[in-house]
Order: sequence, then structure tokens, then C-alpha cells
Amino acid sequence: MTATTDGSTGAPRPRAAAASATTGITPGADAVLEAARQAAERGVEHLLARQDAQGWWKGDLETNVTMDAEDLLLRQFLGIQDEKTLRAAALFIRGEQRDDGTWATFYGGPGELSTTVEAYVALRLAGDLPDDPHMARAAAWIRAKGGIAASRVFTRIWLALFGWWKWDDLPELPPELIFLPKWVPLNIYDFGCWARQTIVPLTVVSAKRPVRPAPFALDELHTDPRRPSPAKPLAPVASWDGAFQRLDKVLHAYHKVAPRALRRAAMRSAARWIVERQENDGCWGGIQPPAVYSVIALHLLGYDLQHPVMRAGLESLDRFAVWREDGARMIEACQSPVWDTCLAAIALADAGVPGDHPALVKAADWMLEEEITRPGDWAVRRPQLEPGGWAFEFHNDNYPDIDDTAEVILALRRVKHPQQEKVEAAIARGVRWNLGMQSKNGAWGAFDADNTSAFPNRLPFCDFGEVIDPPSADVTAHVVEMLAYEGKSHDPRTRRGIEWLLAEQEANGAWFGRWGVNYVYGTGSVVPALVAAGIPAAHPAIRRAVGWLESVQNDDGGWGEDLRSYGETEWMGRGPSTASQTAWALLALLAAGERDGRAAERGVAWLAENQRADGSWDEPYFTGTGFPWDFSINYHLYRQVFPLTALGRYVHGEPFSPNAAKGS
Ligand code: R01
Repeated sequence: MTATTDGSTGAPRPRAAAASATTGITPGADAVLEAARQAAERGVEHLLARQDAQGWWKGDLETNVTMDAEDLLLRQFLGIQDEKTLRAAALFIRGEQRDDGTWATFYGGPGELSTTVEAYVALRLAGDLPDDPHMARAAAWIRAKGGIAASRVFTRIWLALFGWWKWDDLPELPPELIFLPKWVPLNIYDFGCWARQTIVPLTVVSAKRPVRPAPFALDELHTDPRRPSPAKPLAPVASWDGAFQRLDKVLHAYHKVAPRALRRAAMRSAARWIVERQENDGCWGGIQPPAVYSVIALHLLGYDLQHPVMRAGLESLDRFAVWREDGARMIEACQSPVWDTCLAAIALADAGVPGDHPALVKAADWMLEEEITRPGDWAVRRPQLEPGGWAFEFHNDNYPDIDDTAEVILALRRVKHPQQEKVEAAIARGVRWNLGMQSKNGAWGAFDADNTSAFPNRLPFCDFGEVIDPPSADVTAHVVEMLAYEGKSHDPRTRRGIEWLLAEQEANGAWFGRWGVNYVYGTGSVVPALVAAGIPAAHPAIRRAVGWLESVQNDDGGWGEDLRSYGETEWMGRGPSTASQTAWALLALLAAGERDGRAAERGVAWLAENQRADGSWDEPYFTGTGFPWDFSINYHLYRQVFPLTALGRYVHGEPFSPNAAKGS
């Protein structure tokens, strides 16, 4: 990539020239500024109208139909299926199927085998028949892809619960895992918190190996129903895969001879571990999968459905359901009120809403109430650290995260609160907590410090998604940006974060996006952070980032990035323009001093032109990341908050001049 090194702005680029040639007009900076001002105004109105009376914002968190399928499978397993839920969930699942019979994990994505298997089984539970054309298409596609045998471990666990798959043909993960002390590899604290909360109950389930009567056969999902599980060749002993495959064989043998007393003690410990982590509203960690598996595990350990733990757990599962106007019921993987609220507050402030506006004060009050003041699992690695952070969800006191804490602090800073000392105290606790959660390498992960073990990923059991939580550029950038605005640009801890970020930049000038899609998110996070921390806009790293963003701007003036960028380099920064990704690119360009350049002007024009009459934007594309490629998220408020922030900064200039940004 060619980078401009002189820090110049406004040089017309070839692509910009081509675009204005197609429309025949160049709108001109004044017209774009006026359009941006009006778009921001409409965007503010729209966002203000969507605030809850309690002060928070929350957009739907859309993922994929495995959520809905697993919810139905759980109900089937517990014998609590009800017609209304079943019909509404099936309506949603059917509506997500594509013409080729498949289900994807994101809008426009390719058919995905495990998702399609689970959706198919869920529709069978709802009464759809193998001969129905939509079902026959799905089953044929599944068989062509290798059938159930080729699906992920989680999918086959669900099927094993009903005898559609053999427990013995699944990787082992023994409940005795819970006894490994925190310094032994593969202890539960070596797993990322989302995986930890999923794995602990699953060790119980897979040790119990329950089989409930299947309501129908599933022969049509096997390539050869007589040999559902073809033997797989072993990798060489001297390879990691080979070693872990053999470990799995040892664990299978151990399953047969495990001392009864030890196993019982392990199950009891697991049950205690799970129950201790149940949230006040009955859920686990604010996310749906651990709740589903925890309810099953506890049930297998003798908790009946009337037990208060179980009742609360089941009620919490109902709260993940979004009932749509068309009668369809969609399950959210989790809910994002804290994240949406801090981002909305920042957006409103950037768009010129005064800090003492009631909406912002109310949002601040709500965020202050959400502060987490007791230790959680993070304290295993940081036992001396005082609590003081924020989680992403309504109820998740055990797992505050570093990303939400940084953004909440940035948001609280934008509010003129009548009790400023209260705000200052909460911010101080949050800053201290985030600093204490810095990993050894100078950067920050999402939930834990130094969660970087290579072993969890090697387990045959872990064939899906991310199972560790190593530092990422996007989270580190948010922390650095927050520390800069808190006057800590020159703190050695901030400097180490900056050094880490500079070293993480890709050769082409972009940064990887761990929790958003993808390099546009990473770059849109890092550039504003580096500039806030005092890195000059003329710094080569910033110039390279600008050069990269300009090189991937679409002809229509927007930016977009396809999820295939997680696997194929030619998709880096490429894809149809979306509102949130266009906004992220603009945040970087504006921070880099490119406000008066053509790239920024055309990006802003794209946002203004693509706004709906009601002040919102459409965004069918998934621009949020749960696990790169494997689990994607459409955050329904991203399309609103990020464009508003970008338009606001374009109209009003740089965010705000913190006492601190100049360095202290
Ligand atoms: C899941 C699963 O469903 C899931 C749901 C939510 C998350 C992780 C982090 C954050 C916070 C928010 C949500 N921020 C760091 C992100 C900011 C943008 C993760 C996973 C699926 C499969 C398994 C999540 Br196994 C376990 C959980």
C-alpha cells in the first residue's frame, strides 16, 4: 500500500474522481456539511426516541438460528415444550432458511452445516416433515456436506441427548477438570469466560451421558445410516493434533474406570461452581448458551424443575426471546444494554447534545447503577485488584469486561452530572480496574488478564469458535483512548498499550478487528485511540492506516467489509457499504486530520444519502463479531450510534478536547 507521509489532506484520489464522474456532480464541501448537519439532527431525534424510561438503550442482538434450535431442544429434553413457543420459534427458523435449503450464521453468508442440522431438527420438533420440500432440500444439502458426522461437537452433543448420536463418538471432557488448580494447563480458568461457563456444565452432561427418547428418527441426516460415525484417521503421535487425539482416547478409557467417589465429588463441585455463578435474574453470565447447559446439568444432578435455581434459570431463558410483530420468536445470544447505552451517550454528545441534557443525565444515572462492585472470575488472575467495572448485559456481575468499562468511562465523561463527585468516584474505580487488568504483554483482553494459553484450542472438544481471550487491538485501543482522555497518555502502562498497538499493525496499515468486522473496525478503533494518546496525525502508522482506508473505500463513497475477511486476505476491507463500517472508517479519518479530504467527504455523503426518513439506517449485514467467522452478531443499534458519532465529529470537529489529550 502506498502511504502519504506528508500528512497532507484533501488530495483528490483516483477513486474519488471516478465516483463523482458517475454522479456527474461533486456535491461540494458546503453541501455535504449541511447534509451531515441535517442527518445528525434526524439521527439524534431517532436515538432519543428509543431510550428506555430507565435511561438505557438496547438494540436487538441478532445472531443465528442455533440459538432458537437449542432453546427448543432444551425444552424437549426437559419435557416442557409448549405449543405457542414451538410454533413461534419454528416460524422464525423457517423464515431464516434460504432457497438452497440451508441456514447461514450471518446475512448473505454461505450455508453452514451445524446450523442447518440444528435448524432442521428444530423444525422436525415443530412437526415439519422430511418430505416437505424445504426439509428435503435441507437434508439433501446436509448429506452432501458429510451429514451429522461432519457437524461440530456441540451439535452432536445435542443429538446425543436424544440418541441420534452416540456419546462414545464424542470427545471427552471429564468433570474432574474442575479440580485442576489455576496453575495447571487446561484448568477452567485457562478458558475464556464464555467457554468456561459453557464447558463446566457440559462436563457434567457428557459424564452423565443422558439419552431421552427420540420423537422421530434422523436417518435422513446421515450419509450412511448404517455407519453414522466413520472412523477418522489419527494424526501422527508427534503432532499436537495427534497428541490430543490420544489424550482423548485415554479420557475415553478413564470414563469407564473413573473412581465413583471422585466423580461424584467432581459433579458436586461443578454444581456448586454453577450455582454460585447464577445471576440475580436467574441467568448465567448474561449469555444464553451457559444458561441452557447449566439448566440441563443441574437437572441431571437432581435439581427438579420446581427448585428455585431451576425456576429462575428457566425464566431467565424466556427473557432472551424477542417476540416480533409477525408472531415469530427470536432468541438473542445475549443482550447489550450497557454497551448500547455508553455508545449511544457518546454518539449524542458527539452530535452536539449538551452534557446536561436529561437523556444523558438519565443514561449516566443508569450506568452508575450498573457498576459492578464485587469480585468475579477475573479475580482468579488478579486477586489483589479492587473491583469497579461494567459488564455488557443487564445481569452479569461475575464477568465485567474491559471493553465496556473503557467505553462507559468515555461516556460518563461526556455528561454534566449534578453529582459530579459520584461520577468521578465511579470513573476512578473503573480506571483502576482496567489498569489492573492489563496483560503481561501490555495489551488488554475482553474479560481476563493473560488468558492466552494455547492448550484449550487443541482439545478435540473445542472445534468451534474462540475458547481463549487474549488481548486484542480493538479492546486495547478503547482502553488507551479512555486512559488518554483521563490524562494518562504518559503513564507507562498506557505507553505499553500504545507500543503493543503500533507493533500489531498489519503491513497494509490496518488493524485486526476481534469484536467487530473486521479490519475496518480494528482500524476505526485504533486510530482515534493513538491520536488521543498524542501520536501525531503525521506519524507513519497513522498515514499507513489512512492510506489503507482510502484504498478500500467503495465507489459509492461508503465502506464495507465482508466476513470472509476473517479467512481470506483479499476480502480485507472489501464488501458492500454499511452504515456502521462507513462510520468506523470515518472515525479513523477524522481523528487522523482528514476531515477536509475527499475520502471523508464522500463517506459522510454516503451516510447522509443512505439515511432513512425516520433518521435511522438499514443494516442487514452483520458487522459485530462474537467469534471470528464462527459466530457473528448484528447489533441492531450499531447502524444508529456509529454513524451519529461520525457525523457529529464531522460537523462539530474533533470529539472534545479533553484536558488530557494533549498529555499530562
Ligand atoms: C456464545 C455466545 O452466545 C456469546 C454471546 C456473547 C458474547 C462476548 C463479549 C462481549 C463484550 C459481548 C458478547 N465485548 C467484548 C464485545 C464488544 C463489542 C460471546 C459469546 C456462543 C458459543 C459459546 C459476547 Br461456546 C459461548 C457463548
